[in-house]
Amino acid sequence: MKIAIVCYPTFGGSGVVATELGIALSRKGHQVHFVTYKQPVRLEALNAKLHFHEVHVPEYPLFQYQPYELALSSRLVDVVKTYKIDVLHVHYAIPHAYAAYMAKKMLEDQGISVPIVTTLHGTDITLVGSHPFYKTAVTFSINHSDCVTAVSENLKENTLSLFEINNSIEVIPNFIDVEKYIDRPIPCDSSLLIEKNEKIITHISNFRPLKRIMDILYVFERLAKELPVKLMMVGEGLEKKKAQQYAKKIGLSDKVLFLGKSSEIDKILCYSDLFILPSEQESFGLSALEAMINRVPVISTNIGGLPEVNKHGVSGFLHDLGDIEGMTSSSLYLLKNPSVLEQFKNQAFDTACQFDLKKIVIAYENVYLNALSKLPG
Ligand code: GMT
Repeated sequence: MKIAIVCYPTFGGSGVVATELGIALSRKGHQVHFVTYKQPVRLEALNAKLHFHEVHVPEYPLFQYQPYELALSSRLVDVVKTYKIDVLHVHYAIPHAYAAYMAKKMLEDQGISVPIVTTLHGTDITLVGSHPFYKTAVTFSINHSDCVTAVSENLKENTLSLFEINNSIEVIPNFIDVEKYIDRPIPCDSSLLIEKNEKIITHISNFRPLKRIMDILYVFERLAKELPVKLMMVGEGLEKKKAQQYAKKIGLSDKVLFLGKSSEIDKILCYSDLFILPSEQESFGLSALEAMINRVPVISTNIGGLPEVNKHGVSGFLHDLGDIEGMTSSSLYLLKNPSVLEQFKNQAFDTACQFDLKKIVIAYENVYLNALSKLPG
């Protein structure tokens, strides 16, 4: 099949999922075309099966806001016609599903039919999409997609309760390429960052307020009183400064390392002992899955889709939002008991293996076939 994928090209989970899916589809022989404003961060090499088409939005002084949707839908029409695309797969409803619908209608005018598959990722529904300013357009885009998928049962339920949906939604969870992690030589060299006997706690996110990174600092403060520990904070975002100031205030600046955005998260996770994700919203929690496949148990909230990924008492522990004492005692339980920690590391890996890319790619291929079968004629 020839598939055009629209996504955000950034470090965010939806962009990562779209990119990894596209790469996997190309390895199976499909021709994949990414259409977005920048080459996706995880799309390192292009080849005959893997293409990238940039969407240009020229600056024009009349516009206070540049019309990206317009440029994207025109580019989609162009890509579909030039490469004879079979399916448009858009990740993140806003504004991608809306732009894809416009492209579909423009193509219909020219006698070309192409189905739209929309994958919902979370914030497009829970945070932004349900805002009254966007809700009508998002509802329309979901209802007019040929097939809709959501990355967790929880996100599906949220979508159905927040919008008036008359389309079916299939749950296809996010995934990980398990093969990459089996028998891999461990490339860990942590000697520059870590002293012997230190336990490593890691967090990766975009440091938005909903990630509650201050809760990580509060847990870490308590852990540091009991054990030699270091905290790796990977990412960039709004809350970083506050977290840095707090680490300084409590005298732990040398123990809390802010590593910035990284495309080498496997290297960081491979020497981590614990991953903390205390989010107040998370439709899936891809970073938790990435930790688990690296044998890192997860301490997370029990919010959104997280219980579908992080299994309480198996791959880590789940706690109520803001339960600092609970997250601290679960962390101490794992970090102070080497045999228990080892058992949870193995269980985290085994749980992550259930989200193997191989199964998920087949599920998406079936969705594409289903979408194609809905075309008239
Ligand atoms: O979590 C973010 O801030 C980024 C956001 C995105 O749109 O990339 O992540 C969402 O999609 C990811 C991939 O499906 C999920 O793993 C995240 O849980 C989800 N974030 C939220 O629901 C807050």
